[in-house]
Amino acid sequence: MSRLIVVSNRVPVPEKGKAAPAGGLAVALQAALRERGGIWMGWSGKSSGDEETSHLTTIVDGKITYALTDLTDRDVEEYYHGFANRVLWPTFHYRLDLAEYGRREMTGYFRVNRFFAQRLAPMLEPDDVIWVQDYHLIPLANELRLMGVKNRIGFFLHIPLPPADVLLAMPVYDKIIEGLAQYDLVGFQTDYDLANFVGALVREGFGETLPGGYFKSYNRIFRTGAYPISIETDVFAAYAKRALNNAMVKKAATSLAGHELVIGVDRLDYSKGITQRLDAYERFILANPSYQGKVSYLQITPKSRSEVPEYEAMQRVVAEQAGRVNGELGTVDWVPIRYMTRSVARPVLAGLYRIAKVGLVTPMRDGMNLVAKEYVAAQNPEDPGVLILSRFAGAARELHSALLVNPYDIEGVANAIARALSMPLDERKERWQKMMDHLQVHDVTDWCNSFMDDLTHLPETEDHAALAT
Ligand code: GDG
Repeated sequence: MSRLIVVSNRVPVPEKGKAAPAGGLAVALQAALRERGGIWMGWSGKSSGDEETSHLTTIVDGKITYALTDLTDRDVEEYYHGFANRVLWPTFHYRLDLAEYGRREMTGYFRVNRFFAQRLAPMLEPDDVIWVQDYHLIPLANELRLMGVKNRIGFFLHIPLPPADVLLAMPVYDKIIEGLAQYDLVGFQTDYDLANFVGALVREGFGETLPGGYFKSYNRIFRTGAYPISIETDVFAAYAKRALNNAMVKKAATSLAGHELVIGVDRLDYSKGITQRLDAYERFILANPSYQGKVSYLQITPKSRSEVPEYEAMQRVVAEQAGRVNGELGTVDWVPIRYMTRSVARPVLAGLYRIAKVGLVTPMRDGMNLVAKEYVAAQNPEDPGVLILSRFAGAARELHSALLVNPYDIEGVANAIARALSMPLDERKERWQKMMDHLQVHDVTDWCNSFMDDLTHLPETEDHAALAT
């Protein structure tokens, strides 16, 4: 079996002596790497100052070698904070108003991708299969191809791909599309993202569609597909069941003193719709005074990208908003919103999901949203809670039995909270069972295997040529 080479911006190097289990994506990719043997390469998260480093730190763990490189301060600023997080992230989340395009950042992005390719190429063997993750590294295959690398290379986009009119507003959209065309397999989260990609490609004359999800573009044939990412469903369900004995979860349950719990868990990011959700919760309380003093909303929002000023500002906005609602609606013995910016351990999170009657997952736009899937997996089958899910999360393409909402419609979300809290047990069970059945089949191992099967079983390049005729 050929080796697997995974490349991603950050690498989840297992930390010895640390009990905290890694997220599902890391677990699934590590399992695939262990089976085949291979390398996981990416940025160490550290800066090498002004000097570019030629040094790769390698950590060997059984059949997996983790290979990490530092980046210069300028690289971090231009590639990571700049183009990846100030152009690609907002644009791909349909937020052209937030995209700050600059030539310096764009150049830095392509330069760092070349740098990654230069570090990776010498480690490659001819039949290695390479799997590149996410928007930070779109041009990586192109750089490798320019160095003569002929290996099979797959790419998976974890975030949405917007429609042509949004994508094309990004000045270097053609380079991004050309970059994607250098892969052998390009995977998206949903059929909608795939359709957007096809639309942009065909409408702008970048290529033509061939049968079976294939494309001809930039003199290459490549394949595309939708591969909805998922979680370790059974493992997560087991955590949640066990977590009821966890001291922190017990404390949380006791502190509710009979109140119903509504939970929201998101990295602090404008795409997650946190402020709109707080508005909806406030609207729900005002419209349903009988719930005053009877319900608590716990929002867990670990800080992310806090070096970026916009994210720091967002932190203030959310904290102020939660404070204002608590000030205006709270009473001496009731706090309507509990707001945490500290991260909680994964098993505790699973327990908190389980004791929550409602999971509120209302991003304005999200590639998938794993919190929605985790909330479902964590429920007690005898008394499951209700998932309220934004129709603009990729997960809504699978979790049809959630209460689907439009996060821009504050009243609609407020009404959904009221409906969820009063939903009869039979309906809750029926909705939950359908979602859980789906997640038990379509877990993260299934996601990883589907992509790897397609990537490794693509026809050889000569057959590609036959397809093109
Ligand atoms: C990107 C795409 C796509 C959150 N707080 C805590 C904590 N979390 C964990 C959750 C969940 C993960 O973080 C967040 O995953 P999401 O999928 O919701 O969102 P992104 O980080 O934006 O991820 C997204 C994903 O990639 C995978 O393809 O679904 O659409 O944007 O697992 O549980 N975990 C712990 N403590 C916390 O306080 N332990």
